[in-house]
Amino acid sequence: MEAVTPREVSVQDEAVDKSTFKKCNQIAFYRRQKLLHPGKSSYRALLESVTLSDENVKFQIIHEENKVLLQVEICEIEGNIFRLKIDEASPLRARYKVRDVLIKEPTTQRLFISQNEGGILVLSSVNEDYKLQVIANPFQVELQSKGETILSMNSNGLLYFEHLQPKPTAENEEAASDSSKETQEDLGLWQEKFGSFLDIKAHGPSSVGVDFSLRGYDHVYGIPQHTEGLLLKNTSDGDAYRLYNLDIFGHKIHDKIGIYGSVPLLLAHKPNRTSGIFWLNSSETLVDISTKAVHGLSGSAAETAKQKAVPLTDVRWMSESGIIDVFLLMGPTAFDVFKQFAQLTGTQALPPLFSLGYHQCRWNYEDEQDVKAVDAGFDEHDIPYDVIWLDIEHTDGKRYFTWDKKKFQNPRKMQEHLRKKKRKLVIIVDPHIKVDPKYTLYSQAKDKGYFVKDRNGQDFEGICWPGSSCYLDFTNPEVRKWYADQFAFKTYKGSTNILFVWNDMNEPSVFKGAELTMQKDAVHYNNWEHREVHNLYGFYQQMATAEGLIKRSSGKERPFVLTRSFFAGSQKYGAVWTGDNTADWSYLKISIPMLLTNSMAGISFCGADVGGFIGDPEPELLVRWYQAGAYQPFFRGHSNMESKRREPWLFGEKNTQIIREAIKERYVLLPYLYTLFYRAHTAAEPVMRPLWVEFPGNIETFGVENEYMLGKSSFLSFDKSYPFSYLCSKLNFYDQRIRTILPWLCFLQIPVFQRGGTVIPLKTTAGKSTEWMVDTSYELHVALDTEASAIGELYLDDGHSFQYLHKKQFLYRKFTFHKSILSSRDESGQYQTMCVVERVIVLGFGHQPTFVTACSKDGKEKEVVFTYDTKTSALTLENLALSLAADWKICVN
Ligand code: NBV
Repeated sequence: MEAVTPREVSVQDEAVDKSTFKKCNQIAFYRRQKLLHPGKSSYRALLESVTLSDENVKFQIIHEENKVLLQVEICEIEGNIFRLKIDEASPLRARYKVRDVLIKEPTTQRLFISQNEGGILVLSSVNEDYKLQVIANPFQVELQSKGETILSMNSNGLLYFEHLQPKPTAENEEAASDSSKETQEDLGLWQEKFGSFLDIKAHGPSSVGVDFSLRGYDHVYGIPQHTEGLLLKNTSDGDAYRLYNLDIFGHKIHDKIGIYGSVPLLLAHKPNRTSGIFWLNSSETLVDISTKAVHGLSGSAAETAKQKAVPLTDVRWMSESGIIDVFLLMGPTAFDVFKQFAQLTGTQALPPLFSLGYHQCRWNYEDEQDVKAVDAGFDEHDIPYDVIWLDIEHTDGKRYFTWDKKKFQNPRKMQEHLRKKKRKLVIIVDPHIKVDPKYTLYSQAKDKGYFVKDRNGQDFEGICWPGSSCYLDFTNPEVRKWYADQFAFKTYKGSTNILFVWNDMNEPSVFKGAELTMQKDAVHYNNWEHREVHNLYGFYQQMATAEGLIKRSSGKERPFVLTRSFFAGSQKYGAVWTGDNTADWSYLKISIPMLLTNSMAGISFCGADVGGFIGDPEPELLVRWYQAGAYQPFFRGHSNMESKRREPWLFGEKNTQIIREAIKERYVLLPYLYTLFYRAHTAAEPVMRPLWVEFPGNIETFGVENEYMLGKSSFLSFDKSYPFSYLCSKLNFYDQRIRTILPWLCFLQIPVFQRGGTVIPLKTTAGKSTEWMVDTSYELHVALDTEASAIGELYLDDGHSFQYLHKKQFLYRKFTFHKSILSSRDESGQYQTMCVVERVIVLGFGHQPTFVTACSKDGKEKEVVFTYDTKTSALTLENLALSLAADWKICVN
């Protein structure tokens, strides 16, 4: 089969109707689980079987009807995390347990048994802050913090565990009556049909699930990725949230179907308390949410009547396979939950600085001339950018790691050209490999047995861009190592160290496959079926790619890898984008809650295609999208092959001017953004965060999704409205753009405010790319709070190596404004820089100063030139030339 052309695909895509993808009721394990209704659980805990060790508490539970025993394991992990595992006590064969997602085996703390009688087992944490109460009959677990129940498991009796069984013999099957055969088929136990696809379940049904009730919570978030709002909605009268990585071209918005990536982490918030549930399962997973108000959860009827209604959110997790392995993240703050999740799955990789600049992408930049022309266009129009991207057409017939020799005759030379311009190149590398014995990558992988197999043991073949393709089995560590080696400069001809990578189609996307992905009965390394690892496929490809980029630099350089598909922990390997969005206002709007959700799930480095991938944005939409993208973590303009060209200068001078301003604003903001990424990397603080995370006690903020915070200091509003009166009354907020801009631009900008009490470090001006700005001076924006104080910080390193980690080569400065003195002091690390702080603007300064002095550490004092604007109360200090790396003070008198 020859390469598939984009046109063929778009014809195919137009034909992609709803019937290509399953509705929940077309998923057999969901139907089976739904036969179990809330009520009394059939499971009973055998508390006499309890064993206690330093690591955990174990006991068995029995299903009253089928008498199958399950093994329950509970442990406390340091830092307010509890882990509950349920597996079969003696399974017919081992069940799949997710590997490689947890960064290490978590350090456990000993639990104490404080009671085991009367059918109740009480486990206490070391510091006695938490108690786990296991009720034997029906089996239920309650987690309490200082006497208050936070959540309970199986209180609705929805624990569901299909134990592995021998395949029914032919005689048994024959013995079954026709009608029960039909039911069998309906239940999809040993095989499941969807359209023309047949999924044969070699190991039979193996679905697992359980419910959690979150007491007092009626705001829940997380479980990306869906084209949904910030707050998770009730699913009682519709589809459940689906976590199944799929490539849905032209996906609709406000849909609970899974797109591209999955992170099975849910956050629940109530005033001043946040909790999380991390469901570690990589098979297809569905999540039902139901929020209600309940009266009196305990006590007598009279007491109950008196009690106020308390909100309660039920969350039911249902997975097709694997075991139950769930982490309860007890917060108590949202930032604690982020840390707890990072403790398990890792933090955001620190991006190379260039990757925080602007990226220019298109399917496709045609050839070397095109690349050079676009690159030159940015300079001609005085628009900064860091990276130009090449999509699938740059390859020789969609054979990744190769070049189309006609269009890219001298890729190295092209990269040298970009290098001189201090810019980078990103190329696409998809996971499907063209079936072509002359293609070395294919023949090597074939010989080594590195492809995923079909159920008959042959290499799984599907159709993708190159035509017939095989799919590398990234779940195999040996394949990952071999794949990583493909990025070596010697092996990947025409690559240089300014070339970075984009992993697309890694759900994996299989044209004409069931739901356009791989058959669940395909077989991976160690004989695991694809159904077990589906949601991990993209995670593993990005892991191998990132390792490859690190390896090619002998461990010296930070990689940049963008992936479309992802799972919990993908943050360790690079960036994620939201896939094929549409050039429509509604997609710009939904990009905000989608990115906020990814960010809360650990993936700070995320973005949406600026302008919208599919279609052609009207100029105002494009301009607005640039303005929004400039304040989002990953900032890339991208467009489909069939969309009109949309380089920023193609929409008339006025629009070019606004886009230029937006991109420049981004470049000026980079010191702040890079510092936020350092915080994400070291302290798991999301770069982009919903308002409620910053204002956890204010219920009005809990559902806000058209406004958000970038770090602690920047507040963005997409509502043309001003921050809540609440926020204004408690804190000062200032217009963040105090630099001069053309007046007619003002009303066209997205309002950005700086929160009182913060210091934001900026560059004084934007350059052609991040590398052009290394020596550019800094500017500090000090926004005073109601006490006339402010604090802030700045992180700086070489922007590309691991020296920050291995040699502590970085600067971490703390800025404090207190009692009219602004001081800069060293927090940790060391890094040589000639950069200076040139200007300081103090916002909300109450009076016209008489004089201002700056003194350096060695006691030298100099007078500072200042201007004070009585109208805006802004005090500007100019020509400071204070070393960025040294301690100093500015006294305003
Ligand atoms: O490689 C082509 C595109 C890419 O531009 C886009 O960003 C991806 O999301 N890719 C999908 C495959 C084709 C989509 C029709």
